[in-house]
Parts: sequence; C-alpha cells; structure tokens
Amino acid sequence: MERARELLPGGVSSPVRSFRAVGGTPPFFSRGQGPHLFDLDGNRYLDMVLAYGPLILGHRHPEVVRALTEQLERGTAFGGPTEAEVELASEIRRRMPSVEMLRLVNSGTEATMSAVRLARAATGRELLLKFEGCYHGHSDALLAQAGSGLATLSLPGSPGVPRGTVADTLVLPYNRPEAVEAAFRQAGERIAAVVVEPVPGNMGVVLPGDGFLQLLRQLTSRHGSLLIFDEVITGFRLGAGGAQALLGVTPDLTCLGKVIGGGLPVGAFGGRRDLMSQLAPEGPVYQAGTLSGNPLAVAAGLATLRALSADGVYPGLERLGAELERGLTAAAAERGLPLQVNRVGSMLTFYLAETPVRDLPGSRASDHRGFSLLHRALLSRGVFWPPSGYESAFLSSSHREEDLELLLEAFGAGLGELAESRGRA
Ligand code: KE4
Repeated sequence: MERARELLPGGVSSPVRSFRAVGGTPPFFSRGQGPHLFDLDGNRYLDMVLAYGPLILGHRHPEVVRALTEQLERGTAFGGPTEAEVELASEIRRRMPSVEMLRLVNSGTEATMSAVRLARAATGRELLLKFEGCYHGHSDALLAQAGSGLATLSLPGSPGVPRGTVADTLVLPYNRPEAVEAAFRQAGERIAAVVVEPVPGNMGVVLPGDGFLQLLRQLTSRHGSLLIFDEVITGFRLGAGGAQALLGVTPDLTCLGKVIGGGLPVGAFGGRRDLMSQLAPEGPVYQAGTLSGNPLAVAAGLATLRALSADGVYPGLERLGAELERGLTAAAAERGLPLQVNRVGSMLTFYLAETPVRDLPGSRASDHRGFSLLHRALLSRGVFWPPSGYESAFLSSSHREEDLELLLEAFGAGLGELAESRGRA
C-alpha cells in the first residue's frame, strides 16, 4: 500500500476500494475462485462485493474462462466490426426488447454520458433531471448535487466540474413524487430526459416507492421528455430482463455495464431505434471509443449472459438473497439492535437504523460508524463486504448455503462487538 500510494492516488484505481469510508488498509487481492477472493498473503475471503456487481457468476466461471481463452487464440482487438458484437447486441435485445439497438462502450460512465448526449440531441432540449443518491458514473453533467431549494440550479458535485456544466442538471430528492410533479409543472417542456437507477444501489440499496417509476414514465411521456434507466447494476442482475421487466416500466433508453462484461470492461446504451439511429455514423450525434465492443470483453459478456439463462440461476439467487436477508435481520433482532435490510434479488444493503431507509437522507442518518465496525469484524473473519454503507452487496450463483452460514456467524460476532461498544458508550 505504501508503494501503491506513491504511484496511485490513494493507492487505488477507484476511490471506494481504498477503505477510506470504513478505515483500515484494504487487502491486496491476487486471485478469485467461485465466491472466494484470496489476498497476497493467501488469506481467503467470502466475496460479497463481486467487483461491485459484474461477477454474478462468481470468479472464473468455467464458461467465461473458456470463452476468453478461445478468444485469446484469435486475438484481442481488431479495429473493425466483429460478429460477436452483433451477437451480444442480439442477446441483449432478446432479453430486453426495449433495447432495439445499442452501442457498446467501455464503462457505465461512458454509457450514461453518451445516453444523456443522445437524449439532449434527440429532443433538442437541455434540461436533465436526476435524483439525489443515484450515481451514474463520473461524467461532468452527472456529477451534480442538489441545490438548496427544490428546483434551484445544482451545484457541481466535484471540484473541476464547471458550474455551467451542471446548470442544466436538476437534482431532485428520490422517492418524492410531489417533487417530480412540481419540476415538470415548472419546466416540463424544457426537460430532455430523466435519468434514474430503477433500483438505486449507490445510496445503499433503496427500493422505488409504489408507482414512483410509473409516475416518471407518465410525466416524461406527457411532456415529450425521455426516460433513461441506468441499469448498470440492475441489468441482468435483477432477472433476465433487468429491473424494467421486473418492475414493468419501459424506458426510452437503457444504460448497461457490469454484468454484460462478465468482469471485463464493458458498458452499453441502447433503446428506441428512432433515437439510436441518430448516433454517428448513421446520424449526427457523435460518440466513439477505441476499444468499444472489444472481442475479449464481448466474449466474457456473451458467456455470462448465456450462463445466466441456464435453468434455476435467478430463482437460486432469489432464494439465497432471501435467506441472507432473513439471517441478517434475525441476528440483529436477537441482540435488540435496530437493523434495516433493503434487498431486491441478489443485491442488498443493511443499515443500522431504526426506521426503513427510502432515500439518501435516510441512508445518511444510519449509523455509519457502526457499519465500519461491522465491516472490520466481517473482514477479520474472512468476509469481504462492500467497504461503504452507500454500496450494495451482491451474491453470485457460485455462493452456497455454507457460505451464508459463515457470513451470518461472522455478522453475529460483529453485532456482539457493536453491542459491547455501544454499551461502553
Ligand atoms: P463505471 O464507469 O464505474 O463502470 O459505471 C458507473 C456507474 C453507472 N451507473 C451505476 C448505477 C453505477 O453503480 C455505476 C458504478 N458503480 C460504482 C459503485 N457502485 C462502481 C464502483 C466504483 O466506482 O469503483
């Protein structure tokens, strides 16, 4: 870590991996296998992070390894179209019919950044509406934070983001229908698009309130705005058709990533043909990428989607998820500690909070110091939980019952330490 810090800011390639939120020094991992990660000292961890979502099949699934090995025999990048890209687009459309056409990119950030540009071009409007607590990658227009009032202009979410760039990004509180209705009353004809994580995973997991997504669909349709679902986490995680199939709301554009790359860098954005056909070279909206649709990442993505369609995979993930939720809740109840668990399928977050968490303020109000203590307790007992209370934990099809038993035992011990520390306080 000392050497890493000298060469990489914070010693990491992405901030959350630094353990800044929970304290301590992150293990350096050397390999993964199934539901397990191994660090440089050979310690084994049950992996509940799964690279923040992509590894829904666990580490080194045989079909993904085979697809990559075979592709390596043929080469890694060709600078021209390949059949596999067409195959991946076809497999995605078969599962997610709203994605009539798509463009492959190299990250979720590229996917959402490009989808926003396309939406603004297609509508000829500039106002973008997003929600507090939803994260869509780090492109400037999406690094905005709520202004003071309801519809006051947003503030840059990071130094280096010009005020002008977020001047057209409106940030509303999540799960507040009246706020969205007011924004559309005030500026509906100027709103190019609403971008939302259908099931947010970046304030921790939060569930959309009844009718909330349906309201977004109605308001965008009524005002000639576009609805963009950021399914970078939920796409093919929450079922074969993603969150849009599970929740029954069809967006105009969808952003994908993580699972569709099977652990290699892939993103994608797609949707209505009349919109996507406006992208260069077919249309005037420029977007490009040297390694977009690269053969290795596409091979891993195709193998992942195909393995996911095997019988019983999603029901198995649901069963494990439900069992984990039950176990976490029971462990806290036994110790009289207030715990909320928000879960959809195999993505979940626990909050040390008295009342249900339905938005960013609720997540912020939960006990993050207690979370850090639990995180350390889990890690010391061989469970790698996401190192932030604002992340989602994930299960894979390689996790087994005995893995959950180990996890719940460690969690119970951690709760014991937490109760003690609170008793002392
Ligand atoms: P990437 O550019 O990191 O591939 O994707 C950005 C992105 C877009 N949309 C959603 C809903 C996302 O969750 C993400 C990335 N997620 C983060 C944290 N959950 C990845 C972890 C990290 O930043 O290191």
